[in-house]
Amino acid sequence: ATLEIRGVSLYQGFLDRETQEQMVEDLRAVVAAAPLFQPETRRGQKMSVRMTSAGKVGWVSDRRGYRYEPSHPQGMGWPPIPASVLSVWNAVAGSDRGPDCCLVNYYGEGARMGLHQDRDEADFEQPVVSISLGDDALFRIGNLTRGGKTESIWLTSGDVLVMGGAARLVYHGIDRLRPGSSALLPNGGRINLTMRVAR
Ligand code: MD3
Ligand code: FE
Repeated sequence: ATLEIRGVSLYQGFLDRETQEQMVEDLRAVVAAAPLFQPETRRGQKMSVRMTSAGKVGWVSDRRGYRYEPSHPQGMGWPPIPASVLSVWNAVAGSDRGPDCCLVNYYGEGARMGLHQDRDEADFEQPVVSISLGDDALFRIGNLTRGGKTESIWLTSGDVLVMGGAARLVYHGIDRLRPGSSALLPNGGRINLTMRVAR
């Protein structure tokens, strides 16, 4: 890793431009098969991030709560995780399992993600691997419980994060984007991919 921040390993510039372009092309097919949707929270608030998934299961949120589901809210199955994305897991996860979910988050201008923990997965011994594509994003990392001091770092296109061990359950979120900072996505914005072992 180029940097460790509160137990999270950051690999800056892990993906070269050509690999990022291949991934964006592969993600076009994912989004064509399973369209981006704007999840609602249990409280009925729309999230500002649009999402879809690839893999055996996908992450969904609605008035019933958060969970992994074998099909998209519109009824179709989730497409397979692209090989370009899986190869990143194989390079950095250090797991004997493969991911069964790749959550695709799309941030348009103004989108953000509040501080939260990822704890809808069955086995917290399995890491989460994240890939950033497109505009820079200000990532914030906190503690194992709400509150306390936080640290922030800008993520840029091609960066990879690995959350394992004690860092697996830390609070984290995205405060804001730097619009126009990357030319990777023709319509701007940011894509974050997170591979997980959900079940
Ligand atoms: C630290 N996504 O999808 S990725 C998420 O950029 C999520 O879209 C953010 O948080 C994004 O749940 C941040 C980095 C990340 C992902 C999962 C983590 C950091 C994490 C799980 C545990 C600790
Ligand atoms: Fe998260």
